[in-house]
Amino acid sequence: VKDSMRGRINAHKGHILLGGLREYINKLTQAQRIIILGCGTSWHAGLVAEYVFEELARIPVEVEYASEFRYRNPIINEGDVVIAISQSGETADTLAAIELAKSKGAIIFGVCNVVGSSIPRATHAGAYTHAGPEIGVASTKAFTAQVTVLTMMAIVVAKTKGTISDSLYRELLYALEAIPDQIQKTLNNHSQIKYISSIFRDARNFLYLGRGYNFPVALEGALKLKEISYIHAEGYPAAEMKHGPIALIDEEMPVVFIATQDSSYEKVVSNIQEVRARKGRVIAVVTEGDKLIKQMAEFVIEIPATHEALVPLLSVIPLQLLSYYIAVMRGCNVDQPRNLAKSVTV
Ligand code: F1P
Repeated sequence: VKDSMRGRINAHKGHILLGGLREYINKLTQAQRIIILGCGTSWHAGLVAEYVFEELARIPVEVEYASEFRYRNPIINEGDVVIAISQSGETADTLAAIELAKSKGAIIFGVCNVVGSSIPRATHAGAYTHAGPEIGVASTKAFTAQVTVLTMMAIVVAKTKGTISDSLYRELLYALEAIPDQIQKTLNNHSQIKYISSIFRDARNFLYLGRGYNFPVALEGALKLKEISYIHAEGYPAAEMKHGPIALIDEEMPVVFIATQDSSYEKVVSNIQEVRARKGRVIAVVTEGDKLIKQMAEFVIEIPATHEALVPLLSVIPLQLLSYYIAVMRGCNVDQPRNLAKSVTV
């Protein structure tokens, strides 16, 4: 995250500089609709971006799996802009989706990690994430770097469009600059997360629930657990629980809530009560100092407070660590999970 922001953001001077967008930034600012494409973790980063772009820049956003988009006959209108997200820059589904969107006249932005890879070469403009090499197959720091860059893009567009005030703009910049230290603080909490992992290492299923900005984080937490520990996990918007997944809850079911103090807090608290009433085992990621959820959940993991739009950058960290420790304790190879490729090029 620090490397994604390096040289690009200066809260004191009120700057965000994303050089790779310069030529096409007007297209993004004037977009009637943004279509975001990606696969796996990159798709989850796109979902976070949907919330951020819509909230701050007031542009309608659709997020699609590139692997599905490429086989449809999607409607692209003048004024639509596509953002393609990929860590490797080589994912075949994402590349094919880009080519399809281009053939229909769309302007394409890329958000990729590997400099000079195929996707940045196929797009009109873009911003690299500069997360450094992802050693493991499963994306972790690539996710936070993608969300950082997409958030910076949304803030630039919102500022240019005037959909955020100068004071909110400044507040977001300062909050972004504080994120790397806050991530470090969250990582320092690893021994507590390791302990929680030891309790749940033999679970057969996990449920991850979150609302708003934390809904995509729930999906990403579940995906990380599946990818590296081979435990079945599902992520859901917490509000969807009553429409189905609640049937799964019993005393065997660990339920991870991402329950930070934001606009959905009270609703999430009542979802936690519903799970407790059915004897589900609650692990909650909460904002530092939270007292209410501490009394309700079996385990709480605290993360520092930040602006609501930036919470995913912090709330995903304990979930990545939880997957990591559970996988290690189960003897799984976290860097090279079975059946997964770093770049899915077919
Ligand atoms: C997409 C992706 C990753 C996942 C795994 C398989 O890759 O689904 O999110 O962790 O590596 O590929 P990319 O397009 O972001 O490189």
